[in-house]
Amino acid sequence: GGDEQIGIATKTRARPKKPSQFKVLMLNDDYTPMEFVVMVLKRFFNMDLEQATRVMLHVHQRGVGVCGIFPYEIAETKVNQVMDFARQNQHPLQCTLEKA
Ligand code: NFA
Repeated sequence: GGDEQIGIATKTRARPKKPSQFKVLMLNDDYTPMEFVVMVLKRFFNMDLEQATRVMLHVHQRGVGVCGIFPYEIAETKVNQVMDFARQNQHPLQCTLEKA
């Protein structure tokens, strides 16, 4: 028959994409005590004292720093946990998300 088609393969198989990652950023302010920031980094980002102190000082000196990189839902949860904990303790500490 004359129905055969000469085909050029154009489709690629749909591949599961890896979930996009988000940085959790911490912002400096003039009022939140350094010890409180260190406590936050230990509690919510599982850092040891040395790591937490290094990240806190980086934020203090540079204005912003990365607490960690996570899938969206986890990053969002971390931001909310930090913001709630800071608010409960009446500190103005701010945390935000940025696509990695
Ligand atoms: N800049 C704050 C202070 O001098 C400490 C701080 C560090 C706050 C990192 C927020 C983030 N007490």
